[in-house]
Amino acid sequence: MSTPSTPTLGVGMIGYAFMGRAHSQAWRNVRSYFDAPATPRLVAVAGRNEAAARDTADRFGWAGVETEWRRLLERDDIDIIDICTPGDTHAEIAVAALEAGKHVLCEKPLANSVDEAEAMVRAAEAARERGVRSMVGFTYRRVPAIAYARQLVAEGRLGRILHVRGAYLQDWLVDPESPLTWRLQKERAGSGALGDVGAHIVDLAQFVTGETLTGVSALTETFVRERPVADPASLGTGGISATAASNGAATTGPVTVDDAAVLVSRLSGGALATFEATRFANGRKNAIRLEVNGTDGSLAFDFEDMNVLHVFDGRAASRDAGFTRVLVTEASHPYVAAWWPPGHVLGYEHGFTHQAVDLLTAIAEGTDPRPTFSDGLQVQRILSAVEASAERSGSWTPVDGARV
Ligand code: SOE
Repeated sequence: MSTPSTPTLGVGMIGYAFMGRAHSQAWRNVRSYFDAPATPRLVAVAGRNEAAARDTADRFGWAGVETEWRRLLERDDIDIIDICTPGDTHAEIAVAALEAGKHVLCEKPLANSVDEAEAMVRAAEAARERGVRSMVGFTYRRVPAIAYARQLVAEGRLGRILHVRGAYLQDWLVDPESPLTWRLQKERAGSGALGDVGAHIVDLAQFVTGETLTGVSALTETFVRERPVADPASLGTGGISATAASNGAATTGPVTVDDAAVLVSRLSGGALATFEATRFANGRKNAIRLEVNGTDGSLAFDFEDMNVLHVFDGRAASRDAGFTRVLVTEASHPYVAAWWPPGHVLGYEHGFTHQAVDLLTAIAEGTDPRPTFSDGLQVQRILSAVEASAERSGSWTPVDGARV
């Protein structure tokens, strides 16, 4: 608990839905398990729907509720702004928060466009001069098996990386009657499966290998182009009849984002890579798959069995060779020591707690938490290259600023 040597940092969170709840449990639990050098205080949650914001506040122990996010920036008892809103609001909120001297944690993808992401990086760099920190929430980096995979690659256990095979597979849109939500509107979400889940898988590939994507050849598809509007009030009027929207009448509206994206890529160290991002992989709920093959070995991960990393040592005698199923629950594995004895597995929410401890530690120690906004911008450039390539039927498109 808070002692004179562990300062308290007030948190103001904007957004209260799926991500807001995932972040809330992390802020609430982090000091119960980790000896972080700072203790978060859940000061207020902001959201336009006061009743919904209050429900999240009551369930997770936030002290207050605001209906206007800018109020959080005016408060002296708030040090960290946690952005859990749709992508169209990230840039405005993050830049204003950084200018107000607040540390910022921003959900992924960093922004809806490269221009917005660049503005956020400029604001982050200016704020950094004043000791203000910022971080983008690519949470899956903090799944212990993923963090362990990165350690193995950094130790040279795979040798030179030859292949990366990544996929992020969900199926929650395969039903054409599934309603139109903000995630299916380009002006709110920026892109579809590409930015929502594709951003994660390319970030993980880069995180694990320590290499960057230099270019892409990509195709995207929207399989269902019109969907029923369940709650017109929750959407902008983009493409939806204004009268129908204001009446709340049953209607349909256009899906303006991709449902799926596939890409071929090359990494800065020369490896060949393929990625798939989709919400139409019938039967796959949250399968985040990453396989890396190197000259000396291989790694394979699937989030649907997230406590396991499959490791192949290519230097072992061939009669013994085969993938080893490593249960990543030992105290010697990243983040695990703070939790349970070996074999007592972790879940989806733990990554958010790891994210919170890493951010609190960086703020308290005056270092830069990763992934930085610059890391987020680099992923944004990949997303933009994917869209540009797909518009030209998959033509090879370099990623701007890539390290080659
Ligand atoms: C929705 O598809 C989503 O919630 C993503 O936005 C998250 O980043 C991922 O963790 C789970 O799926």
